[in-house]
Amino acid sequence: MADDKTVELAINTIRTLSMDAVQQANSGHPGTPMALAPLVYTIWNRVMRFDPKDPIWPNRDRFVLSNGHASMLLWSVLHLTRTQAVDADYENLGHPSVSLDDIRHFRQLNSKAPGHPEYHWVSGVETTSGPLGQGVATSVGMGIAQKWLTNRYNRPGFEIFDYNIYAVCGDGCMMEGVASEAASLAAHLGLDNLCWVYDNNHITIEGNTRIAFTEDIAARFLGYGWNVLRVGDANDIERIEHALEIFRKTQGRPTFIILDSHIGYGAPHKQDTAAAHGEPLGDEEIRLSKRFYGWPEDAKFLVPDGVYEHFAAGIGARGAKARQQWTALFAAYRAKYPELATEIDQMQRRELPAGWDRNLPVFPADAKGIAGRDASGKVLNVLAQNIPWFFGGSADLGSSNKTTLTYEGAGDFQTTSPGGKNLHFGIREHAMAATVNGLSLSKLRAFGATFFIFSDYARPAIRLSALMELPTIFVFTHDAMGDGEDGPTHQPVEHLASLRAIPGLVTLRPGDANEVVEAYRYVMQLRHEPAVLALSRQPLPTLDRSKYAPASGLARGAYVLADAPGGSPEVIIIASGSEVILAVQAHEQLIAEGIRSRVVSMPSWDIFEHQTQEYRDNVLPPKVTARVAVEQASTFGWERYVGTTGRIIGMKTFGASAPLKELQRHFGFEPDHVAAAAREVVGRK
Ligand SMILES: Cc1ncc(C[n+]2csc(CCOP(=O)(O)OP(=O)(O)O)c2C)c(N)n1
Ligand SMILES: [Mg+2]
Repeated sequence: MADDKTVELAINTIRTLSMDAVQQANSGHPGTPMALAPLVYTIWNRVMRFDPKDPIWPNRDRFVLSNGHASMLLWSVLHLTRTQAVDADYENLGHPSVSLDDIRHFRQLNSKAPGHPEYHWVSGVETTSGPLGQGVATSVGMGIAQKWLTNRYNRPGFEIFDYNIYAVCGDGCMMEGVASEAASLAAHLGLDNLCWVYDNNHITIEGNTRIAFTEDIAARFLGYGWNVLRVGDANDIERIEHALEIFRKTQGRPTFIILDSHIGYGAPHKQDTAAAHGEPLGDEEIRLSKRFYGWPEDAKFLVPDGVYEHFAAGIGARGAKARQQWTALFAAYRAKYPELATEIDQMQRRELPAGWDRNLPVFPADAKGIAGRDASGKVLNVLAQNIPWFFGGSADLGSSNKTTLTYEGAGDFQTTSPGGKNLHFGIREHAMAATVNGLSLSKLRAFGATFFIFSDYARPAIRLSALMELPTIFVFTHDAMGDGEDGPTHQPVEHLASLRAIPGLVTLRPGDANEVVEAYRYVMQLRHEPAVLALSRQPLPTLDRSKYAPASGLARGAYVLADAPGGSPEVIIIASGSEVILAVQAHEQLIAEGIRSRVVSMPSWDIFEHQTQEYRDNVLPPKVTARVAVEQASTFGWERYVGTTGRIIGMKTFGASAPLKELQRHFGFEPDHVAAAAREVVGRK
């Protein structure tokens, strides 16, 4: 083992790199890296099985920095361990993930040391963090994933998956509701592969936590059912190591380590103050801190001799050995269980298995039709059988969302049945979405479900899904006023507009059962984009596709469903979801009257916007300016497709509590009203 002096040197390198980077950037958070350098040193150099040469090795231990503002901890350690960069195709790029130059350019454009950890941007970052609470909540998904993988793929003598997940968090994470939801779920599921280390420094931005956060956090986590440990001195790496050892020996519950620390440790005027949290220390304070550490006072971005070597001898050697052993084991596994090995390969590359879309239903024309949620349930049950690693669940609404996997052997995921494919998130939408992110980061294909209205409760994690470019799936049913009598608290209005505004998120609102099938077909093939499906509660007529265009048009975001004779429309009606049928019925009236109307089914703005200009102009010819949009949602944004002269039949208020039929009449979602609007815009009243 290295002598104490080298250990201290390594820890102080993390501290001083962090201080120097924040000072250079003139922005950032120095205090927590200074305090937690010994913790991160211990986890990385003494405990974690992670090979810096292959940061995506499937059986690596995961490290999550949930207090993402302390990102310099991560940039320092990724740099000092010489963690390698990989690209989006999972190829090793042969250069370091974070260079010293990146650290010198901390928080600057294009630096691989951005303000907060960013998964899609820096190799070695396991999840994007910064919105407090998200990291720890996401780590619960990683814990579930590990349990599921272990159950499916391990065989006697073949421990293919046995990794652990370490998450570091602060007061902010512990105050956020999502962490509470996730902690409760983690304990319920007995995730003994999960260790959270809580930086108990009593400081947040506004000062001492006594102003807002005085609960007994140990009692809280004991109450959830966690194994709660305490380390009274954040500089005591032996105690930290010991606590982590206890974690690894603990079975049946996750571990919560309360670590008492001093923010800005070593800064003579700023230690233990909020001033150390989020601003540069200043040159003089840095000098004095360096003196305290026994560091050359004027050195900047110094990595002393022996520090890289020390990390290479620690995590480098341990990680390389573990990966080599695993690689040999996996080769033997492949020989013995070729099919399972292929599954692991495909999953790791976000590929789908052969035959993934076989037996997808085709729904015959039917005036009575079927609800979007019911069609979705049938599709999910087929996909989950075709794709072993595709699964998910609902936030206690499985029977309403129709997301329950009911086929023989699907099973429930519980502590005693970690192979189950039905996750029960409980009424914890936010943690559900973060958990789905954690599953996806672990390369499983996962979905989460609730009522569309409660997407609000999950939105911060959905946004991170998009930012991380994860192929997650959110199944949201009761997409408009279909739950009539429940009233405005349960009727989404602004949700479509709000989700459409998230960059990179594919939002889809299919118009009939066959569009639901096509929506899944499209979404399943995504590798780097999350998707939201907004599905109806009530039956929607299944369109006769021999009369109207095939549902496969969905893959282009919008398509001409029904057209004017000769394909030369004078008015275009654009609709999504449950309003597509209104558009079709209005169209039939108009055609009978000799008005040349076209119906465009537009399940996804986002997909449509990615089509060529030529295609878009074909669907919505610029010269046809008489347009009507109809959607049971906020009118916000529809001007982009109907222009300033078009009509938008949508919602400008909240809904109301009444039977659906009455609501449709009251708010104008009826074919006659749509036809009247069309006549109006073509000037043929
Ligand atoms: C959801 C969310 N709300 C607010 C912030 C802004 N913010 C960043 S750090 C911080 C204080 C965090 O305190 P703590 O977790 O104790 O971190 P420490 O200062 O101890 O490192 C706040 C409010 C945020 N990043 N995320
Ligand atoms: Mg704090």
